[in-house]
Amino acid sequence: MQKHNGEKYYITTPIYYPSGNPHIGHCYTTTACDSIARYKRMQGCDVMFLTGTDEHGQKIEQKAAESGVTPKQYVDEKVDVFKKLWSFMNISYDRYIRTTDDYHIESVQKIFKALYDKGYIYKGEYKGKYCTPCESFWTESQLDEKGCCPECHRPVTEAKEEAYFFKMSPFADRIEKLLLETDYLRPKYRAQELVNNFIKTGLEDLCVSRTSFKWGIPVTFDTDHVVYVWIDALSNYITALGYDNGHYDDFSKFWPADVHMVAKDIMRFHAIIWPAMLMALDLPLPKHLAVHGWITFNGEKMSKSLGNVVDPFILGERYGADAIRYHIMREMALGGDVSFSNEIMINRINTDLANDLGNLVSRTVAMAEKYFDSTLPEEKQSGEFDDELIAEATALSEKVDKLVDETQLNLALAEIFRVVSRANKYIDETKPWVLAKDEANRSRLAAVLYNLLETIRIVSVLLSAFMPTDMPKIWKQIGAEGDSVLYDNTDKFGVLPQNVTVHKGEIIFPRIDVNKEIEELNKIIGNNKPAQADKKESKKEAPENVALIGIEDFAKVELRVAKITACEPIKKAKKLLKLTLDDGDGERTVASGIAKYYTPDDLIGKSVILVSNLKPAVLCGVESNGMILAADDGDSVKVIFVDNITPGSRIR
Ligand code: ME8
Repeated sequence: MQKHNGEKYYITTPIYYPSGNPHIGHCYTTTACDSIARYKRMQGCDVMFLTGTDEHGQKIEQKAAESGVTPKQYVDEKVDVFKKLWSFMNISYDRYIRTTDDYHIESVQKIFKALYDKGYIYKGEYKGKYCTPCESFWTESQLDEKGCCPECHRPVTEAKEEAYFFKMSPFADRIEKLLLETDYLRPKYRAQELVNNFIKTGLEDLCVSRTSFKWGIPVTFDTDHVVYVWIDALSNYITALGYDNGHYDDFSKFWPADVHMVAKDIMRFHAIIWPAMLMALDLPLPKHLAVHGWITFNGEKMSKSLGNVVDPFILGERYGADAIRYHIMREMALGGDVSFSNEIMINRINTDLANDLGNLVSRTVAMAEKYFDSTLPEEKQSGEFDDELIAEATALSEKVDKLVDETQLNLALAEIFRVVSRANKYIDETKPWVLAKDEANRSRLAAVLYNLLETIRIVSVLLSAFMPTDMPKIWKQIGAEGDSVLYDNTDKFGVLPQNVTVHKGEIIFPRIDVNKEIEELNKIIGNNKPAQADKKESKKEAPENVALIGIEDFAKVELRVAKITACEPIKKAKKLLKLTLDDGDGERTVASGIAKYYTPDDLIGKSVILVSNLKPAVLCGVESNGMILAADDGDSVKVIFVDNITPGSRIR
């Protein structure tokens, strides 16, 4: 009996603007949703996974004109590229919506009319600022300090025209409650900032129609107007299910959505405008809005104009789509930004996939082949270390279930790889090559290899939602098939036949030569800058008044790399932030006096240096277990971030 027999599960990505080619940033949201959708299907849920393209608006109209084609021709061509990428990345969407689809247009027109008939949409005059790239209207007070768009910081234009408006104020209280009192928004710490910026200042009516361009959905009762692109776009989540159209009949089955996943740039639309629209339509609200940060490149939000190295087609061809999927999901925390670099990606592939997982599989299979001619004997003898490995492997699925439900995919992958490391440690502990020297140890050796194969089975089945192409290759090698690769058997040990036969095969994750590869990638983008700046050594004497210490004093301080997985302000202490750190062995909390210099967003997902053997102290009610290193830099305090080092690594 499956855990989630037929339970409905509806997950969506944003619908992307096909105004350029898709990049790694788009891949992140889509891959994350795909992995959740696959995981839920594996658990036995009846899943609807929706993605698509947002094809109307002035920006598309302009791009098409620049290319000398009609807007429809322009988007058709780009949509093809998006669909090719999703197929290349193994994205298993159930439905793809295009906002130029007739059924969507029909529903949006009906939704607009219904809101008008209910008195929530009225006609007025729009005067203000408009940001064309973001398709957003802004009031004077919302502009940034340079008078530009507060989101993309590009210049805005004056706009004045007759327009329809959507009354937002009737929903202000309910939206505030939704954000502050429910777990709709993830991560929750963003709720207060939204309430302060948009609700406490008075929820302004939203301009929802335009007359200055034509590429949009016409308002049926006033055809000079086209529907504002965000009203058009947000509606996709229900029109794709058949809301107010006869094309599909899935609305009552799948609505409300379980998760909308988006990046922080479009949080406001999904956290305020979308709930207001649904409230006005008397429809139930989605259960969760999961907001992730940006993938940045050289400190900037990755965008369409970047060079080829971040072209997911090129990266996928070189390392395999699964390796790219793994890397971006492992790096990205809910909330925080993450910086992308080819070097970090290649190192991640080498450490986690080639070394940890790949070696575990190839060593185990090679030993089964060498010592037992590929087929294990029935007789097994259990021994030291077995119980611990078995307990960790069988407890894994429950932990991963919870983290997937919370859309914390980086943490789910970290849990899975903790068990991979445990299995590698088990090899070191049990030393099969020593057991193999003595015939009397045959049944013990068989048990050790069997336990390893079982652990690999559990890990690879759970990972198959994230890396759907490569895991079946592992199953083949470890002789797992049929029921043994079902999710339902991931909390059980002893599922593979006792006389299982392994099949030695190709190396699934070949090691990449980092320096050679970076050189190649630099050639591809015509960028021959050296991959790493020369390291300069500096010899400095100890400043005056600072006592010199011996190496034995320094050795008392245990410094470790730790990754910040969560961060929130501490109510009682303005200067402190409460950090949750992954220190390689587990989670710990540290209070740090850096609130004046950093927001949680700046920190989540980053790795820092932790003094890990500091005695615990209680600071403003928070138990702090350690301290993170930071530098006094003039008037500011700067945390020392480290890149590309696994949490738990000792610093010496
Ligand atoms: O905003 N890092 O479409 P869009 C992480 N059509 N994620 C990124 C990213 C980056 N550097 N760049 C893009 C729109 N994304 C609207 C949405 S929904 C009703 C309408 C991802 O093509 C991320 O999910 O600009 C972000 O929310 C989305 O692409 C925006 O894509």
